[in-house]
Amino acid sequence: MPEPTAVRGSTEPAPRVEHELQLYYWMKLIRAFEERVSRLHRQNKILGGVYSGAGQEAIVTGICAPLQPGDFVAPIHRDMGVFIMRGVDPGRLMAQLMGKETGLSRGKDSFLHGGDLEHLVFGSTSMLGSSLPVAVGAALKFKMKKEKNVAVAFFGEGAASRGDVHEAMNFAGVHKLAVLFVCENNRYAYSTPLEKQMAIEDVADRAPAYGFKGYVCSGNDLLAVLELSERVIARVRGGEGPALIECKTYRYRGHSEHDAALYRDQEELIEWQSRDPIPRFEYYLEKKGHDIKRIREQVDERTRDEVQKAVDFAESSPLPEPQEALEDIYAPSGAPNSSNPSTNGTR
Ligand SMILES: Cc1ncc(C[n+]2csc(CCOP(=O)(O)OP(=O)(O)O)c2C)c(N)n1
Repeated sequence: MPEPTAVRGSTEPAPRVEHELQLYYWMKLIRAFEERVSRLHRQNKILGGVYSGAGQEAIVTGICAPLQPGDFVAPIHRDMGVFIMRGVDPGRLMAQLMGKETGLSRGKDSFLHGGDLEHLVFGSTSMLGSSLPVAVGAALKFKMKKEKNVAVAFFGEGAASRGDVHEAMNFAGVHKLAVLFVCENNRYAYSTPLEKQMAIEDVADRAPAYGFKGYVCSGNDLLAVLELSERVIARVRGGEGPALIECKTYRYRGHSEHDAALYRDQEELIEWQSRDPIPRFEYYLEKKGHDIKRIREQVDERTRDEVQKAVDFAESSPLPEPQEALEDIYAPSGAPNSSNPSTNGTR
């Protein structure tokens, strides 16, 4: 299957992000972190499912790089990289994956539902697509409070077939909210291939029906994702209303670690691996005159150390005490948003 054109729906040149080596480092860190998590899962050290995003790093990196601290992000189950990009400490993220007391939810959950509102990362819920209306709600708050922030909602092409997604986009379009919808189209929703999922090729084609623009880009090409995200996010932030970016990509591993993905063709996998976003960006860096061999060695060492530090922190952290199970269920008394008086004082 041919790779889609790098970018469709845009003709203007975009400003270049300067910190190319930082972008490279992020993609490598996300890959190293996820690969380690897959290995730890086989060692039975991870709590709950692991949904690897290996192969899709250019999307989370390219979309999150231009974001600002007050922006709100709703990732999906495959987006461990979003947490890393938003500044969540990898050690706390690893502790979350291991169900430890030092994790984001203090050992109450696996990765799947763990968010970090300190970094404005909303934890996914199990219902596919249900975090999109939440991101739209965050964007509504930005509008009401006249805040110049953007909400970003990631979703898969499988989730795109759910009602929540349509309701969220419709509401966002009607109220011209500052929300960016990002579809990570990896061609499979668990074992369901794209053509059994939807009758059109591009999810982005739906955007005009809600009154905003849809763009398509290669999700395996960091520069293509950035070219769009920088410009589109600036417009969304500037008050032009929502937008949708669809990134065409492929997941290397099964839907989750227990899935051998026997429903797909090896040839197809190999074809997509030949478009891996990391060597592709290395090629770019090399052509720009960087000593890529040296940079790769340095970055590999740095990411290895960082991931090992995260694992050591998580492994040496305690599991939560049983009596903590009912803590942090309600907002504490006096919390700015605790409007329900019946929850005040209960912990
Ligand atoms: C409403 C709903 N239906 C089914 C599921 C089970 N399920 C979890 S993930 C998944 C596949 C999701 O595919 P997609 O949205 O394309 O994202 P991807 O996993 O490919 O990144 C399915 C079917 C679910 N969690 N929620």
